[in-house]
Amino acid sequence: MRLDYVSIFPDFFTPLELSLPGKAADKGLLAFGVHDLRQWTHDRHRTVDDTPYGGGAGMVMKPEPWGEAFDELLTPATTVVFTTPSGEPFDQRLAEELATREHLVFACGRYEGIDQRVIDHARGVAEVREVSLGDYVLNGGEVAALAITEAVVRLLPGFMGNAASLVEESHAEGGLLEYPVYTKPPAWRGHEVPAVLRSGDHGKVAAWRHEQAVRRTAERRPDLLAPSVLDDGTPIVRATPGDAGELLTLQRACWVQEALANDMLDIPALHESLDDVRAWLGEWDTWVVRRAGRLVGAVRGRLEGEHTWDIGRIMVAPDLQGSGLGRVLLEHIQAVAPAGVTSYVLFTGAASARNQQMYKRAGFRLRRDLASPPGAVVLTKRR
Ligand code: 6GU
Repeated sequence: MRLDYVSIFPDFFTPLELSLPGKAADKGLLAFGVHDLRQWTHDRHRTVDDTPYGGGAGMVMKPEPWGEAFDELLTPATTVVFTTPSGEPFDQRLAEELATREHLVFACGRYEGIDQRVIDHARGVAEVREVSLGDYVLNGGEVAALAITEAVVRLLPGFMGNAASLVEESHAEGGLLEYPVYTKPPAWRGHEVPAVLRSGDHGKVAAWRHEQAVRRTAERRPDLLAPSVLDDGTPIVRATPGDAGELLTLQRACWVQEALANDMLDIPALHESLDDVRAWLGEWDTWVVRRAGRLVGAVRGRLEGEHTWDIGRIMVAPDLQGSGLGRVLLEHIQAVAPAGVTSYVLFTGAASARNQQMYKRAGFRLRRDLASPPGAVVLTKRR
């Protein structure tokens, strides 16, 4: 990858040589160039700005120096990143996208912005992204360009030693913030490491970490837990304890059908009490869909060991069966499985033909080689 920076403050970019990008350059993984925009001016004062047409406060960066800079630096293989508070928000997904590019040119604006024609012109020559770090204003785009660089460069193959540490981080997968981490000593200044982390029980550790990640995300970044939505905009939301009664009703309705289809009454979901439902709501990541206030669909998932996401209790109100709601719930519960999950598992009635058909269409395979309760079959899918 090649990185070029165009700025009126090229000194901002000296940290590139000290830090991680500098090491990557030493390894030959990337090359960078820093350019003073004023080298493309021709007047005695090396002017890069002028007053805005239409009036108003501040100065606007004039187009001519940028035009000459782009003539020299841009090719059809270039992605130009304009750093601006009015750009698209920068996030891990965009970092991953930019990490696939061959050549990035960071165009760092100052003052009130760059003449719009510079951006329009660049779009005719190369790919253009206008990118913002967040909802606040920096004096210029230089610090933003450095932050974007660090997020992108560490994704380049061969850059970080440990590929697994990349996958498990905040924002990398699962859409949850990172769980809290601890190292030795076990007690420090009166603060103890949570006992579960020292229990040696990998399943319990994984479940605890997932719960902590969900709790943190709910507190600090509820927007990340923003519900998925159905085609018509109906949200899929986390179940709350107050949903237990309706869940019990819906569950009974659905599992009576299952009992009839499988000619079998001995199915746990058919016999649970309200307290049973309340209890499992505390243990499973459960999601529900409401239509006009009525609870019409639900699904739950939880970790089994470290790498398997156990999916169950997919229920759709009888009058909405066949509408595609079950398929959407199944997709949703896979999408919210934590990072580290490598396979999904679910059970259904051996004679529940419609369920099995839906699961197979979603990529699940019948596993006659695995144990299942009497009258049921087990299906799995690799993530
Ligand atoms: Cl990319 N540039 C500037 N100037 N201010 C910002 C920003 C970028 N992102 C947030 N604020």
